[in-house]
Amino acid sequence: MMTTRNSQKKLTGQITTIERHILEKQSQHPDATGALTALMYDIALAGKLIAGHTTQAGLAEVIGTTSQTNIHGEEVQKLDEAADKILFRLNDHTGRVAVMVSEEADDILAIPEKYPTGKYVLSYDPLDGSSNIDYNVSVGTIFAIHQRLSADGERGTREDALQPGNKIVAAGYILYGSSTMLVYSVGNGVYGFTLDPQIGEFLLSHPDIKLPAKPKYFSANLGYQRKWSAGVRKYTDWLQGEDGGPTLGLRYIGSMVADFHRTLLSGGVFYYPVNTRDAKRPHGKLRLLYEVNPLAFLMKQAGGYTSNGHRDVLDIQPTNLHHRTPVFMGNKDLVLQAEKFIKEYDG
Ligand code: P6P
Repeated sequence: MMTTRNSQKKLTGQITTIERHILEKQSQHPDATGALTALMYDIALAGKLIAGHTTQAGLAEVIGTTSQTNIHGEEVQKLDEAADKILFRLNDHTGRVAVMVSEEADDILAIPEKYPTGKYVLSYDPLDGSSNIDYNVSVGTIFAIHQRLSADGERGTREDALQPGNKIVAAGYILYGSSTMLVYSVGNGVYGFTLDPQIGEFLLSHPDIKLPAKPKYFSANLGYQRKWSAGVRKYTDWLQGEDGGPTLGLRYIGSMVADFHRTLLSGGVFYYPVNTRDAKRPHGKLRLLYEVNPLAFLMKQAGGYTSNGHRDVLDIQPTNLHHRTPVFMGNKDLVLQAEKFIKEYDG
């Protein structure tokens, strides 16, 4: 039962939609043309559309839709393919994007010849962690936006896509969990919005997110611990109180957006190091362009730091669209400690 005071307190809180928030942020950039604002709107719309799919996913069996066609005779897409199509089709004709990169596509996604290109590069993982959908675990869309390097009006190039994270102009994620949240930054703070499904609006729920100074959890898949390097194993022991370490609790969901979101709000460190016995993935599992860099940009904006175990991931020059990297992200002192153990024990 909400008391009068609380309800009054709640009613006096500002109600800000993401559209209004983006416009207000744009007004702080006199040279802004509105293209980035419109691109952010499009991504928010994609989030609403994808959220509709993810909440119905579990019903696919219950309502008997076949795996091949739905009641309209349309092919029922796998969820991540559906999310991928939504993001591409919302942005391929707007004249705001020069080229796109998707986790679902081997090569760059060119803007169809019949449409104009724009000044931004959009890289995204349409539905990260989608294998968890079957277990009703939170999944997410991750995106990063760069400015193009190639000439305006031309088709976008692979060089446009292969830019380091320190050139990102905007990034964020949409978390499809117990509620749908969009968290983004355009370089002046991190802002979180929660989708009100009644009105279909993202409302500001987490103004100016900052990483808590006191870390709460460490987050890693300890099932692989025996396959980590000596330095990473020592680091993991330290996080649990060995050699004067902080004694943090362990939380691991196995969906990067969910693990990142909890780390951002609770403080701590998320890491996915190299599995030294996995010859197929000598540089780890997570991808730089559309998983690690967007989240590292947000982490930095929130006061944290992201390393590959040796240096700031945002300074890494990607060598290919699906460049993989080990990652340690969270409170800066915790991540620097990882670099220290790796340097001392792994050389
Ligand atoms: P593991 C999901 O498949 C994903 O790409 C990330 O979202 C997540 O952090 C990681 O893989 C989990 O990998 O090996 O722990 O299952």
